[in-house]
Amino acid sequence: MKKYRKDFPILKRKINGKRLVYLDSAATSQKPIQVINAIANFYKTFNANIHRSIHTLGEEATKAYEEAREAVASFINAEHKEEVIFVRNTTEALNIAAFGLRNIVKGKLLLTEMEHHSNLLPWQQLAKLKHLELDFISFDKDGYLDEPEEKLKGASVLAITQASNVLGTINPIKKITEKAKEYGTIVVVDGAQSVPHMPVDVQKLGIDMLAFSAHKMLGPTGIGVLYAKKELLEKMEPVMFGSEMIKEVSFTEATWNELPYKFEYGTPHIAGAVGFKAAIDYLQEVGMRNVRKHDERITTYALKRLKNIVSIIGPKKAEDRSGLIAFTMGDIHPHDIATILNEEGIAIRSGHHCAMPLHRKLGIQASARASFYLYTIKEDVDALVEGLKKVREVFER
Ligand code: C6P
Repeated sequence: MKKYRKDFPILKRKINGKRLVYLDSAATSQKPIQVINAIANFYKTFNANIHRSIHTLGEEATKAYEEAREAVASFINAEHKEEVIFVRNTTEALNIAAFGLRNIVKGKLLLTEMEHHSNLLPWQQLAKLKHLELDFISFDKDGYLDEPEEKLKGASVLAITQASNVLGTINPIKKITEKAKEYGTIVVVDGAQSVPHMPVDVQKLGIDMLAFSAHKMLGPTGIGVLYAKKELLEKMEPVMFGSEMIKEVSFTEATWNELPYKFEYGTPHIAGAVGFKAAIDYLQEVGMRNVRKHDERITTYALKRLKNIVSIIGPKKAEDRSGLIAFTMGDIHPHDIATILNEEGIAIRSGHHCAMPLHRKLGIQASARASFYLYTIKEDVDALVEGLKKVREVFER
């Protein structure tokens, strides 16, 4: 969506004398001037700690922080704003989800084979601590998840990504939560790659818990969200202790604050919350349906242009994928691909993308990945294609 590019100052940069072609939005998105200004304005005009001080600045900062919570709640259609817990990022949210459930989980924890390490390691650790079974839903050669029905039996939790950061696959969350309900399984969704890219309505999708990061959706780094249904949060235990997350404290005992503060500890990223709200305002102005439509359009174009040059990982159809394409080029190392592309001003990601078991299942060590967002244009994809032709030339010499 060309018209939004003017809002992103970084896109005017030159890298190695070439126009910056930023194709690494799945790692972190770029930030519009509206977000940058909102953060600067916080520090310039109402910087103070929150929920503590009676003075004007403290009250203004607290109000802005709580307005950000309301904006997030409405963005994902949470029923109550106390269901939105501010954390640092998706990784922290998933750790709090797992260990917050430590007195509720039993039997089996069910995951998928396409999880990012952030939605694998917390559950691995919890399984060890509580002596639980870990089981995995597999995926087929095209990157589609197998039917979960059989595996759901006996699973107290299903932790699943809505969109894979390597395969690009968008999983059918609504269908899965409906099945999970029949077995009484709590569904924890990793929304790191979905919430920034498509409308996500937690009530419509029947999601029990959802984790995502502001930095992948035009917002700043250092702030993210754990959403969970109120009745679940009430049963869960806090994971981090201290500061304002308490109601009553003695030398030997403590009781917990009301929601959401029971799960928020220490001085939070207040400027981050302010920037996050500006990002949500921006995305709502664009419209999440339009963001998704643009992703699909640019992915369709990229799939068509890339299919004869590289081996594409994941589903063939853009409608089943989020806006990213991971690929390999014979035995050319992905780091070499990324290095040569960087010389052309093109930023992609290479490596295991924090999904080592997934890569191993695909029979590879690493992949290269181009990822898109609302500011990506067809010319960026064209530049990538030309850059990849240069990669080929270098290795055929
Ligand atoms: N994936 C990528 O380049 P954090 O870093 O905590 O904000 O997000 C973690 C995370 C969790 N789940 C999924 C599906 C993700 O894609 C990520 C982040 C980045 O793919 C950095 S590894």
